Formats: sequence, C-alpha cells, structure tokens
Amino acid sequence: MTRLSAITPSGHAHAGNHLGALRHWARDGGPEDLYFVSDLHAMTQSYSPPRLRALTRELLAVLVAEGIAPERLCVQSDLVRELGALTWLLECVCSYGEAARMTQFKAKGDAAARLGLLTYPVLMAADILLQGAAEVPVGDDQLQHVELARSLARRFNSTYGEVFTVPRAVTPPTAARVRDLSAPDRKMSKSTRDAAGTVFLLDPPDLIRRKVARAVTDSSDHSAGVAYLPDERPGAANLIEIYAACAGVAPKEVEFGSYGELKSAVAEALVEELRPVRERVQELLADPGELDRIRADGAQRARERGAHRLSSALRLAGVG
Ligand code: AQP
Repeated sequence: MTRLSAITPSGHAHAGNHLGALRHWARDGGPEDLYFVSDLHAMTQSYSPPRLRALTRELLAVLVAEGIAPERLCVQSDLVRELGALTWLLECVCSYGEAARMTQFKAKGDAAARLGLLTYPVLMAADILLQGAAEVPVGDDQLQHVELARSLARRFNSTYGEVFTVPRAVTPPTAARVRDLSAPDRKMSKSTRDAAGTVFLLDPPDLIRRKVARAVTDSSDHSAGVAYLPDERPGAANLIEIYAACAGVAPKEVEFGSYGELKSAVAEALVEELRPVRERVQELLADPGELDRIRADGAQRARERGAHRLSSALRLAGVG
C-alpha cells in the first residue's frame, strides 16, 4: 500500500511540521510510501527563485535528517515533465467549476491570481495518481483536494480506460496541531511574517529558549497553577501540547506548578527534540554530494514508478 505526503518549501520547516507530520512520516511509514518536497506547489504566488531552490534543498535535508529512508524521498520538480504531461491530461477531464470550487482558490483567487492557484489541485492529483498512491494522509484543509483527485481518477478510468488507482484520504491519528507561540489563534506556519511565534527546526537552542520564554500564556498571573484549558487559554494549552508531544504523554497528564516552570520545560524539551534533526541537517548541507545523490536516486525511482501509468494514460487518451 502506497501512501504519499509532501511538504511545500514556502518557508523554513518548524516545530509544528516536525511534531505534527515529519517525525510520524519517519516512524510510521511503510516501505512503499513516498515523501516529497513539493516545490512546484510553492510557485502559485509571488516567490524568489533562488530562495525556492535553497529551501527545496534544505527541506530535502530535513526529511533525511528526520530519519525518512532516502529511497522513499524525492523532489517534485525532478518529475516536472511527467507531472506536466499528466496534469494536462487531468485538466482535460476537470471542469472549470470543479477547480474554482476549491476553498483555497475561493479564499485567495481574484482576477489577478496566478492561473496556477486555480489549477494546482489538479497538479496535486497528478502527484498522487502518477505514483499510484492508495492513501493520502491529509488535514481537513486538504480533504477537498483528495476528493478532486478521486473524481478525476474515476472519470479518466471510466472515460478512457482503467489506469489510475482511486486514492482515499486518511486522517493521521491525533497528530499534534501546533499553534503560533505569539498568536495562538492561528497554527504555527512556515510562511509567517512574524518569526517570534514560530520555532524553526534550525533555530539555535538559545533562540528557541527566547521564543518560548516570550510565548503568550493568556494569564497575567504567571505564578498561578497551570491548567489545560484549550478554549479559555489556547496559548498555555499550546505549550502543554508541545511538551506532551515531546514527552510522549497526554496533555492532561502534564503538571507544572507555574507558567515559568512550564515554559522552561517546554524550551528544554523542544531543544532536545530538535537537536538531532538540526545537527544532521547541518552535516547534510555541508556535504552537497550526499544530498545530490539522494535527490538523483529518488527522482529516478519515482520516475520509474510512474512511467507505465503515464504512458498508458497518454495512449488511452489518444496521444503520446
Ligand atoms: N502548525 C502545525 N502543526 C502540526 N502540523 C503541521 N503541519 C503544518 N503546520 C503544522 C503539517 O506539516 C506537513 C507539511 O506541511 P505543508 O508543507 O503541507 O504546509 P502547510 O500545512 O500549509 O504548513 P505550513 O508550515 O503552515 O506552511 P504555509 O505557511 O506555507 O501554509 C503537513 O502534513 C501539515 O499538516
């Protein structure tokens, strides 16, 4: 059974990506799973090409450093020809109305929006269908995109002939949803403008300590006992959840006498949780040869894995 997951190089990876996704990809994945850096998806809004290239490389290093087996990794743009061809086939079985209904397009799309913002869910369908993925672990915000991939697979299969596995979305088991430390009403995010609330995987320990020390706890009385109240005190609950995720316990089991103690414990837990990843990323970035090899091998494997599906789809569609 193949599962497929991706991380978009829209910024530096952070503790939310690690606790909510990356460490699970490393621990729970099967031998057929595929993880990729979705650099093509980072192009739907204004971006800097040199920064995109550097972030793509950094995120590939992060995935390796997280312990994901190199044979399960690739970079999306290394398959740009295959994905470009398949995206076109799928766009030709997708209606404009279906694409325009995607909530992310409805939220950000206006007349000036890049056409890629409208069509990138079709590219995501191509990512999934090219590799024959059966399961796609996603959060609620991406469910609609997997539904589109299912519809396009079924429609292509029934119109031209059976080629594609119809994928299904799976919700990852209770992964942590880490919130911004300064604005706990929103999730920790790569593309945040205010880095104070985001603990990046590559932040040095002292910076992590400073960011956690300044985290919002929703209480002016820092000596008061710590209670896990996600609705009333989302900032404190976020810190408790981060500590619980690092310590491998349930948030309700976390007990501290004061917010000061909680913050020190969260800072040290995060520093130790992220230290091996940061150190390994630094080694990988210092040795370009190893990363280049991993990337080239991953591209070749992913290309070979999708080749027969793409050629069958082109043939059945009467082209290629
Ligand atoms: N704050 C978070 N807590 C837990 N999990 C998170 N993920 C993202 N943010 C958190 C999970 O990380 C994986 C890769 O993320 P993505 O590249 O698909 O992008 P995203 O969900 O849009 O994440 P970001 O970091 O917030 O990026 P931007 O700022 O570009 O939107 C996914 O499995 C995601 O659920």
